[in-house]
Amino acid sequence: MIIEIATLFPEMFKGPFTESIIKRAVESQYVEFKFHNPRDFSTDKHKKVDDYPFGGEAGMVMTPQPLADMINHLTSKEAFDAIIFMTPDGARLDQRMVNSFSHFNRILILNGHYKGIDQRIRDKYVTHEVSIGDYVISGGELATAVFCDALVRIIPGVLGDSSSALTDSFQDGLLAPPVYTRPASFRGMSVPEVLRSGNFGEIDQWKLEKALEKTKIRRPDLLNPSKK
Ligand code: 6GU
Repeated sequence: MIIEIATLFPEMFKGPFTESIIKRAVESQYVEFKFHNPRDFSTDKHKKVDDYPFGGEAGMVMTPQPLADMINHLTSKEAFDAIIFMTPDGARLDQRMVNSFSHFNRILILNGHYKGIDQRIRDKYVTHEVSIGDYVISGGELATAVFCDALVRIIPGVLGDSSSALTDSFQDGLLAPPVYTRPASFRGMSVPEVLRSGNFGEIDQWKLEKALEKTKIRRPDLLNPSKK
């Protein structure tokens, strides 16, 4: 998968993309990231990329020219399966959406800053608008890092144990059951006997019961998807 990211702040991706799972996925060529800075496409003599909003609101808006020229430049060289704009007014990201995006080969993710990007860019070029939840953060970059992490970890082969992405919370529509490791007894607290029984039928049954119990209490909406 090739993920191209348009951002005024490429440095913001350094930490998240150069450690742990994503780092290994890049090294093993499961995923390739390419960065593009809209500022490099600005025809303004001061390389300006933002301006005051029409209609008088607080904050600045990213101007259409650098973004349009950047997108035209990129799409003239490669075909993208999706051009995604990260924005708090987008569709709220969930595991099902992550799974569906994971089938794409090449995507372009646009990051807005300030008050966002000129609506005409959204109308003309953007195919999907994604939010990572009902709260506001200061720009698209951290949301893009979250989205990319969620995408990369489910690429087959990326996680060492090939089944472990399937047992995550949400992957089967339930929250994950509790997990334990050694020692079997820690400061008077012991691991549930069934997990040490070696009876995998009973273990699976126990995990399902615990997952259902937790989901019922914390996220009953997941058990009634029609009401979401
Ligand atoms: Cl994608 N961007 C910003 N700025 N805030 C958000 C978001 C995105 N998703 C949730 N909050």
